[in-house]
Amino acid sequence: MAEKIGAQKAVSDLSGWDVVDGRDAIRKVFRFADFNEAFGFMSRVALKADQMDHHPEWFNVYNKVDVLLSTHDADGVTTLDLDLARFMDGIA
Ligand code: HBI
Repeated sequence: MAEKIGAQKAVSDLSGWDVVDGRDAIRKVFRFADFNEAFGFMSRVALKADQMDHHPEWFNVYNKVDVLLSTHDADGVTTLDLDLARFMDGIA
């Protein structure tokens, strides 16, 4: 099991991510030029997430991808969420 670090610590190590109210989770809204770019981002993240066996909760409308990260098995934010958030920031 990955180390549980909590949302507050995670957002302090990241940029543009916020703590979610009422749940140990982090959130960021990514905005792209259009749907093609947004879905390209989601496709790359999906492949990475499946490799990691660690999956985002997300919602897409056109050029916007609203992402929530938390580790369900740990009921909170772990180093897996930090790693996946950094991957997303790196390709966005
Ligand atoms: N994704 N975000 C997240 N959190 C989990 O705990 C998790 C996951 N993807 C797969 C997964 N756990 C597996 O280990 C099984 O629990 C399905």
